[in-house]
Amino acid sequence: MSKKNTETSKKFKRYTVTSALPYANGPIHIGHLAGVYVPADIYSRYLRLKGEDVVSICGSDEHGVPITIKARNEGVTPKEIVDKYHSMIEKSFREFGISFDIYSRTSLDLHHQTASNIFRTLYDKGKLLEKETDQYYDEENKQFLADRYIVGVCPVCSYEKAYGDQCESCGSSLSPNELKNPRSMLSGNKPVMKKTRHWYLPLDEYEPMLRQWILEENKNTWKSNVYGQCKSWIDTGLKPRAVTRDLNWGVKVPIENTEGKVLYVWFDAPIGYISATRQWAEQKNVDWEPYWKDKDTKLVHFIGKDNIVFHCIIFPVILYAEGTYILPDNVPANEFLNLEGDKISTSRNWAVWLHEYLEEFPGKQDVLRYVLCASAPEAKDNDFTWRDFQSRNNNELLAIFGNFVNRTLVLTHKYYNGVVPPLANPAEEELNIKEEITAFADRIGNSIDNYKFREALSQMMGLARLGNKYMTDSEPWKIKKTEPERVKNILNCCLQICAVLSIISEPFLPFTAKKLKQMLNLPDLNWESAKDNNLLPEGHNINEPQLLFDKIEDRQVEEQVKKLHNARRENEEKEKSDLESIKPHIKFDDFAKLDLRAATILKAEKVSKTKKLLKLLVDTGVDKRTIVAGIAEQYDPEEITGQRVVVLVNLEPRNIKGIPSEGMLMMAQDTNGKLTFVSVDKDCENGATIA
Ligand code: B3M
Ligand code: ZN
Repeated sequence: MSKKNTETSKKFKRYTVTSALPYANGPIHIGHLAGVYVPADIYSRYLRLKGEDVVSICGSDEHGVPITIKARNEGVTPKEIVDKYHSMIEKSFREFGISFDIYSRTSLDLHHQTASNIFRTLYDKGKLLEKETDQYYDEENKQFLADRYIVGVCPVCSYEKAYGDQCESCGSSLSPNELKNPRSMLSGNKPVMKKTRHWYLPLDEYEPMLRQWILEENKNTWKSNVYGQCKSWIDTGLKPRAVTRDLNWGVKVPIENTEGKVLYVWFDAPIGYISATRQWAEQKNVDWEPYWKDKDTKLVHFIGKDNIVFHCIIFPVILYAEGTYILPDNVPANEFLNLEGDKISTSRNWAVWLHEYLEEFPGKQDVLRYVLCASAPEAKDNDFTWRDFQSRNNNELLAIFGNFVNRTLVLTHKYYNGVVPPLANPAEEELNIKEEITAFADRIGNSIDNYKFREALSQMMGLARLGNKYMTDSEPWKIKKTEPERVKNILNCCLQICAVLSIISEPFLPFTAKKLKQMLNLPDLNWESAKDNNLLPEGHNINEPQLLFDKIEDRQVEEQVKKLHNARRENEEKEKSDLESIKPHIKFDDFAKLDLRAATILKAEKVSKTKKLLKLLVDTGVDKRTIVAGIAEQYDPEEITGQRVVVLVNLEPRNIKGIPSEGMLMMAQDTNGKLTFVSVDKDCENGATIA
């Protein structure tokens, strides 16, 4: 085991395990499951089997601009959006066997109260900076542009559609003023600046604490992808970060005269873990505080890599500044899962949705859990393919795990009427088998303790492989008549392997483990029991076997791949349908009348008392002329001087707002209303004719 990622051996009294709160603006897909929820569930189930005091927390993240944008796009209220998706998400998690102790939601009063209290404590302790600054504002919609209301070019990786608070491509946390070429998501217009008052968390003041806590104390226990992102964040220089927004949907700022302002969603959402714990504790009639304030509690956040900065820097600073909370012991963030070689994309409908999978593959929750764990993007982005899904089911779960269990139970019924035969005078091979099976629990446990779930899964399957090979090599059906006593020993050993599998498979394959325990007529057993190589004593009655897995046919996966491509094509068509339809045919002579020339904008200025118009002085090569263009909401005059353009020079002059406009500037307008110059290469001379 490399020194890296070696969990400290400290014994904790309890565990608080949190899973990123999914935005209640859409269904869960396999990227969410592989990145966050399957590993978190494996970890929580394992801890419960160990008899630990563990609470697994999740819930819907119901504030923030993703919600209000979705509501606006669908012409409904944010409340209607979150109500719809909260129940859809909760149901799909439950049916998939993700065993949260509570799945809460941040629209609850309890959460508003919890988040407000923490904010107010920071405010009263003087931990927040209050500043009046210029913020981007959309004049057409009379709205400040926070977070996803504004998009632009990421200053770090140049991703074209970075949000005002975060770049989904490189994970950088941003502020709107850092975006290049910012655009309003509401109108497509270039926003203006307007003064507004906000409160800031002075992250820079906590640099020494973060360096000590993350870069020193957690150097060997945090995953390198997490450690690396935090280190570059801290080394780049931390800045005060706004923790309030000019929005109406969210937790109201608990300070007088702040109407129309709410807490930044990434201030309130992680506090959702705390309010969900409070809700759970009230239901269980236990004290919630030890789970968040006791140094003997191990706090672990399961998230995707785009949430690292919020869980490793911003939320810990909030808790540290508040002063009574513990900080996370680990944040084992996963990278991203791709799908059939392409990024999973909600907007392009390039995803496998959990609720659809549950409908189309009934009873196969464990197959998807298995495949998503086996191909989890633990250290780097990874790819899910339906072919891989099929082959892991058919060649691993069915052919090894299922086949071994089925042969063991069928033969036990056939030879011994379902009664466990005695182990008498075992040969060396049986003794070795009995010895080996006791080692799996610790091996798997160590991998899980170090958040190496793919490794742990492979080790669990190692026991099934061991059993399957032992059964195949010893061929008890061939020696039933000649070596009846040996057959009893072989089947006794195979049954013990099945019994251990029923325990060590439970974190990964809970539905299978339950079925296997029922077939073996075993009660619920703890993790320690998996070290016992005689869980099924002689004379124990087992129940009738049932198939644990069945074959997935080519046609089933081909249908899924076709469905994916159809969904993407439909989405592209839908986007195209928003495009202007093609105008009726014209005659060539009509086209020949147009005189289009390469040109350059020499000067630009706003047309007074208008929002949309710029007055341009354009060099057409033939002459210098004035053209009035309706591009002022998306382009500043100073930024387009020198721009190469294409001009229709023989359009009849028109008088626009008292200005003679001689010609038409060619612009492209996309489905979002974004305007782009039709241009020519810089070395194409002004006046060049365009046909
Ligand atoms: N709602 C999920 C995301 O960024 C975000 C996580 C909150 S965890 C407190 O996609
Ligand atoms: Zn970026």
